Amino acid sequence: MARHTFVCIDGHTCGNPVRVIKEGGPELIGRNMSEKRKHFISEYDWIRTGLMFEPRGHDIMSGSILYPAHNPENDFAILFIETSGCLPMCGHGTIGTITIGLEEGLIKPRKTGKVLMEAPAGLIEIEYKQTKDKIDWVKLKNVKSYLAAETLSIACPDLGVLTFDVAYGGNFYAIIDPQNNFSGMQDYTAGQLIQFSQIIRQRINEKYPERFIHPEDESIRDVSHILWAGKPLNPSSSGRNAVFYGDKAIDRSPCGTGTSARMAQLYAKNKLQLGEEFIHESYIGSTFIGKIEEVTEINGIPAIIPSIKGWAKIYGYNTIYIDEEDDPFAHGFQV
Ligand code: PYC
Repeated sequence: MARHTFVCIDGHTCGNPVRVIKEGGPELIGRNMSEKRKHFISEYDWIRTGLMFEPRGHDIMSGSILYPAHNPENDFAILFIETSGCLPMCGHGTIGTITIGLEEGLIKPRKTGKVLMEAPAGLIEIEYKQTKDKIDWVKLKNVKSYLAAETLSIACPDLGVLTFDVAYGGNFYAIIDPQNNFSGMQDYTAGQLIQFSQIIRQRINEKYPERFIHPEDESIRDVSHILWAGKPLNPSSSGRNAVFYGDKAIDRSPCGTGTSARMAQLYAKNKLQLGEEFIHESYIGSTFIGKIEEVTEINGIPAIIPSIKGWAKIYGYNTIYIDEEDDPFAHGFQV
């Protein structure tokens, strides 16, 4: 059959889109979500591009497909589908999927107020607060996050040489703090940050090949995201960021994995302590509340377990067709 139907529920987490595929996702082979993610990428990536890229999606679209848990003690498993690929972990995607999944009855937790979610990057413990049929907030305990490298440098067109750190929070982030050649993300347009990011991400991965590989899952590798730090809009917030991902996206949410990487970096530099709250603003000013929940290690590297708390809203139902016989743009396009 050439026409594939996907029943979707669309929402956003603090401004960044989340499209949950309720029906139409493929059956995948694998003992866990890391293996299933590989199967999806090799056989079904057209579903991601068809649903995330134009004309059915856009540069910032992101989504998820739900699967049964592999371990009967967990509630469900998730595949993240984004314009940037299938991320090992996505914070805003988790907050959005949990909100949509609970409000729409797709996720039925064993214990009220708690969900155990299997992500490709690892097991994620989630808490939520519900009032009547609405989810007020979702708090996720993310995977072990750590500072992977300090004080690296890269030449950036227009700005000059930039110094940056690399931290892992579910994806690898190059974190660029304000410095001589960069006054902070508040002084640049999203278009400028996208232009700089496209070039420096490529240069970083060329200059530091094989440098950023997760110690426990080598399919998670390379700098995929750039976090531009800056001055918060609200003086009581801890920081603000513009996170670049995919080819042309600046996260509208404060970015869950980016906030986790940021907290791991600050912890390693003794600028954030266990138990301390970290209020992170996004490019549009929406906030996540981060916290260092535990201090741990990964393969001997000091690490933290961060939590991220935020909210999401459903804005509609969407039945989408991908018709390979009739539509020349069935698998989407990017310009
Ligand atoms: O919230 O982790 C996140 C995320 C990754 C890419 C966009 N948002």
